[in-house]
Amino acid sequence: MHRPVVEHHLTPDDLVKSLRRDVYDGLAAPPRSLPPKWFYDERGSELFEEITRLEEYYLTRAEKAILCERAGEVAAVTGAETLIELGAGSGEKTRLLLDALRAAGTLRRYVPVDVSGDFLVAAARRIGAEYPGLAVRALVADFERHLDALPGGGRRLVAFLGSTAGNLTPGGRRSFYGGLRSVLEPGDRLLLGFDLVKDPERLVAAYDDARGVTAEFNRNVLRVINRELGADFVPEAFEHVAVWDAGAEWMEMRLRPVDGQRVSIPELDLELAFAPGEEIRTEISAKFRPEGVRAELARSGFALERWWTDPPGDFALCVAGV
Ligand code: AVJ
Repeated sequence: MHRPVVEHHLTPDDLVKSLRRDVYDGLAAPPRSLPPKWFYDERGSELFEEITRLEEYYLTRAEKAILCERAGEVAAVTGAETLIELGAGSGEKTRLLLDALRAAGTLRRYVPVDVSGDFLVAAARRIGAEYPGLAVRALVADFERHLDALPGGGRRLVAFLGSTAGNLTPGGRRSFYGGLRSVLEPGDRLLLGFDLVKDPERLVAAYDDARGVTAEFNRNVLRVINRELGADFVPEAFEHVAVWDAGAEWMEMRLRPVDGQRVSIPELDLELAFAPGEEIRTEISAKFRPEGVRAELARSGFALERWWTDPPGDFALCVAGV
């Protein structure tokens, strides 16, 4: 049995503390908002997996198709010894990358990074068992806070897939890329996935699917707050809203109380009164253009080296160097 090394930078207690802070800052006064990272408890992660299989949600399939075709080129361009994966996913994309790096003969170490410890350790174990000789070091950490904890040495490839960068505001991306730049060295590379600007109708459908899986995913954040902070949200009393913001070029998910709602959050000493229709913003999911990506990366000291899209041009995968 290959035991992954697990390094903890976040205890369950740290997580509840930062949830409390985020909920207080986001809900105490309007305009109300919650950061999307709190969707992903066990049920939320399952719902997200279900989203990735929906007809309307093309993102995951498109990215996988590009990776299938280009993994060999990624390995050749990067010559990576260490694959660091920020926000470790369900593993199919990971395997495509690991297989390509192993075939190229450079692979030595895999470092998955995620805030969800249980999920991460289970995934790291499976990978360790499937790739004998691969050193696996899992980091329970928040990629917005603990970039200094990334292990150094060897040529590193940092993968940030799934268009997760789209959940950050432009300012958030700037500090995230800046933070990465300050811990990476010449020869290290980024592998990034970006959902691209397209027909708003398709975007809205992708975030408001016919079966209502995304709506359940969205409401799940209220269940997390009920469980962790003793709140009494009635999730069914909130409607799922998905809108395209044409100016900012991002999708927004919101929760809209159908009638007026009173909610108490005892752990925060908060009593909230929602007017009918007073929405909580729960996620932004920015859509990108090649010029914009290039400019944002350049400002943080990264040079775009490869840019690939799927045949319809829905999604892009790119390699950037220091
Ligand atoms: C995992 C952040 C890429 O923004 O598309 C899916 C999450 N939200 N459906 C995205 C999500 C609604 C997803 N990311």
